[in-house]
Amino acid sequence: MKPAIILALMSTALHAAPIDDRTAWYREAKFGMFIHWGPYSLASVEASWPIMRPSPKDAISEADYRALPQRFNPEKFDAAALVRLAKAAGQRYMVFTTKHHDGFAMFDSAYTNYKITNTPYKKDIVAALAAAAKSEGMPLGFYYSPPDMNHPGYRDTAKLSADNWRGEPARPEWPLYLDFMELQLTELLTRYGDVAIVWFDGLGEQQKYNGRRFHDLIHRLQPATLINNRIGLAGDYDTPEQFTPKIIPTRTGPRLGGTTAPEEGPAAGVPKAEDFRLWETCMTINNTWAYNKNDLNYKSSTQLIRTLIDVASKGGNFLLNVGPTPDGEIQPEFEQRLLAIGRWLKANGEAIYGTTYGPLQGLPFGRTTRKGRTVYLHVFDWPKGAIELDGLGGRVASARLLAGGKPLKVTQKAAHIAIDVPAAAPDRDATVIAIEMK
Ligand code: FHN
Repeated sequence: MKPAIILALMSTALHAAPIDDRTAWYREAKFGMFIHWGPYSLASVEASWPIMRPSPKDAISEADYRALPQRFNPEKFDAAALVRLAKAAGQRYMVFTTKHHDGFAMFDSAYTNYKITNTPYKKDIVAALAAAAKSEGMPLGFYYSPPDMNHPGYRDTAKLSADNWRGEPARPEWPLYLDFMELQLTELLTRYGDVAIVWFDGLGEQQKYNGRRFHDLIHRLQPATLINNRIGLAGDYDTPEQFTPKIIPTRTGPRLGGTTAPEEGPAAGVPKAEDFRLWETCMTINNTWAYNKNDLNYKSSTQLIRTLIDVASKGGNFLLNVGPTPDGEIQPEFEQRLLAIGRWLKANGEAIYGTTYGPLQGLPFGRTTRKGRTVYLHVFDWPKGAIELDGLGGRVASARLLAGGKPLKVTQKAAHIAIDVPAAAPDRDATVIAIEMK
């Protein structure tokens, strides 16, 4: 192995803190807010894709899309209010689109003119959000897109993005684009305080970005920063998108990084802790990452609460997205759902935060999560009569309704337990029973 490579590996080893230290806060936080925002919100179209893959659904010409920043002026944006909304929702970290595939910088980058400070708004939105997050003690991560439709080193910008949106790494200009990425990532990791996560979104053929170069850069600048798995390297965690894996992800199982759900066999068992692979699923509340006044396909708050539980029951984090309006506000349909999730978490957060996957998988009526010797049973479909469980493994010491603490009678015969419960479900979204194991 050439010395340079050895040094590179050593530099990573020297710079990155041990993974368990770095991921401790993240494994505790469990629930985060994703934010997709840019001038595209003016047009109620998806971020970037209308110029990459034009479609009747998001009909806008590339010229009109690229002219949107000229009238982007979100005067009602209140970074502190957005952080407070995330906290009220029970979200314990945030990930913000500093640059999506279109290449527009929502921060005052010295290396592009296609940026927020060249709009009527003029102010650095990343700076405002970083300051608000810091003052509220909210870990803030930066989504950063390696694909960049605006940069002539990424693609021949004399053509339309639809012609070469995957990038042109064979062109002699390509190394200039990677240098540009290094410069922008350095800005993001040296100007805005602690960066909890760099959330790359490399799309296909990610090897072309030389991910190791950017992992090393990030760990030299901020050793504690987590990196996801979307720049061609495994990083700290997997990123299934818009779905929850059927089985608990493991280090040796299929890598998850996008909307493609792996071919999975029957629900596998519960992996050993050392085999578990950290993961996070990101989802929209309707069907669009960006603000879209025409997308009325909102998931209900019950669906979102149960998704959070389902994700946590398999050991995952849930990154739930909002797309702020052109004025910088969060639409009421999103705010209502976020606050409903927050109310449920206020009563039941102990069964989510800091938990790992539960010992019982594949229950037809609910899910389990675990923290130490406590198993949390999240009941979706309330039974007539007692709740019956098999295979919990071990002796039950006691059980109680988590919200309110009402003790419940438990009968155990070998591996079978029956829990006497009230006739009606105390919480229609999900009722949590805390089962203390001996
Ligand atoms: O193309 C992007 C998409 O716009 C959005 O940012 C999602 C969020 O993870 N990532 C890509 C699609 O996988």
